Amino acid sequence: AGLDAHIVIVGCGISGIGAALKLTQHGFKNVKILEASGRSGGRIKSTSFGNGIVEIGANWIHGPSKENPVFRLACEHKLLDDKSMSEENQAVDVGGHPPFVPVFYSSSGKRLGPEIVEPASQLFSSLLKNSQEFFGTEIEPYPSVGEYMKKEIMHHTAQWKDDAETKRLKMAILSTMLKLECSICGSHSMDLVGLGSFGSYQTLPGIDCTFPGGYESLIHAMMKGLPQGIVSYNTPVKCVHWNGSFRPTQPSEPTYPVVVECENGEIVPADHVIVTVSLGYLKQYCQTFLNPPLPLHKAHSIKRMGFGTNNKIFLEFEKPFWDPSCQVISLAWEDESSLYDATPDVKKLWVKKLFGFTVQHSDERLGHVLCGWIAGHESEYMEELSDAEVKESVTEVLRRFIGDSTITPKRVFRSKWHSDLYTKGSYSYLSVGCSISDIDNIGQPLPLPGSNSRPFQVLFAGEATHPSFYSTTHGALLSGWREADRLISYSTPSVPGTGNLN
Ligand code: 6YU
Repeated sequence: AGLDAHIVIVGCGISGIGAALKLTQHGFKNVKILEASGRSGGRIKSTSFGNGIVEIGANWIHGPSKENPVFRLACEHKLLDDKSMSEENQAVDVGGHPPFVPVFYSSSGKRLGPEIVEPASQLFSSLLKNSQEFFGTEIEPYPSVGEYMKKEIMHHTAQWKDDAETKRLKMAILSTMLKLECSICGSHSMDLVGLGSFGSYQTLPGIDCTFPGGYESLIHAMMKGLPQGIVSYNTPVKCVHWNGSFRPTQPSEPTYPVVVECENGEIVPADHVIVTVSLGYLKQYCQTFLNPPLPLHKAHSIKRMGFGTNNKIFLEFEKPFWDPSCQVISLAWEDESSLYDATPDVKKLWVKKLFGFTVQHSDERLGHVLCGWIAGHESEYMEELSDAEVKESVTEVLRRFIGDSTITPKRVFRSKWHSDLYTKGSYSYLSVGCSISDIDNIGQPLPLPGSNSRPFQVLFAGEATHPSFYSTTHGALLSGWREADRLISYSTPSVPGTGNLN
């Protein structure tokens, strides 16, 4: 079919948009995106709050330097400030963690000094670094990052000569750091994150930066490059019938290898379909989203791979109660004398999973806004509560930890990624028992060349299909480009230099 091939992309997140841009720029004439929701961007979603913009989904460009395609695009479209684009900013390697210095408060309303915070955070950072070094060694002393970290922490802290009170506070800080790590990985507990594959996630140099006009400004800029009318919004896809499994009702109708059936009854025939729906969505509809169903090796990998929830709770204040230099307010629960990152009773204790707040805005123009971070089942439970209940619980925590009973947010707003019908969580991680072969399996097209059927009828992109940048926007974008390149090399084999499938 060459450049006349009919290509349907399911999902208009950054991976779907990236694939569509590459294909249309290459000359493909019949590219269509079917998007379930009423907007483009998927997990890149910005909104107004206070007097400024906040990110409901992706927050930072992780590793903003030349190798990062999201950074390159953001620079091309002039969406970043000068500091983020500076050579100095690009040269610093922070190893995947924004270099924030947290201000720790304890549950009895005390601000903890560096003599308590620093030894705990240094121990945590060095153990976390060690836990990434098992990747590729074929050695895995414990199945999960959580078990390894907890055992090592217990071993090291046993040698500390602190009094009981200091030790308790340090342990509380270490528990908070485990909860922060749950937010970073998008996992309920670090006990679910596989140790042997932890180091497969790669970081790029550059101090993580944000988009002054919102992450969505990138989506708007990218969408301008697509032909008008290419996206059908509010068009959820119900089933992708492949391998000629869908028969036309009239013998005169042409047959296509793939037919996309939408929830609204619309039928869209195609030569190739690129599926970019989240791993959370694929997990839920694994049995019905494809007909014939997914081959078992793929279905098993989808099931094995981790996909959890990380949510944000935004709070707007009349005046800041934090210092102007403060970037993060962290919470240490003093009763957590033993390490834990998952609460024993989600309903009663959900708020204890909140590791702290990043300062989102703190100026007269944009307002005074904090962003609380909460992962896991506690975060999923939080989605079910009313705004008033969330506001009350979080206000109570802040009053208690800061030791100021007058703290009252003007407004509260939270993300609800787990109940989002077309996402079902936040992002993927490699869980216990998983390896990067599972990512390869999920990303493999159907059928592969060599089988009797026409190859590459259904292709898979999206953040969960990138072997080293899963869970990020740049991983998602690269995966969309990868699948577009696959079709470009297949459909127009004479065009040189387009066969990069990595
Ligand atoms: C990043 C960051 N970030 C915070 C939070 C979230 C995410 N990410 P999409 O889902 O976008 O698109 C699919 C579309 O398909 C969508 O529009 C659907 O509506 C549609 N769809 C679904 N079903 C359909 C159907 N049936 N029919 C039709 N359409 C359908 N990434 O780079 N920086 O700061 C964060 C963060 C709260 C929720 C993030 C971040 C993740 C990205 O947002 C995400 O990967 C991409 O946007 C996904 O794009 P896509 O196109 O694949 O899917 C060591 C170690 C561990 C590794 N982890 C390291 C941590 C790094 C990640 N950290 C993230 C943290 C934050 C704060």
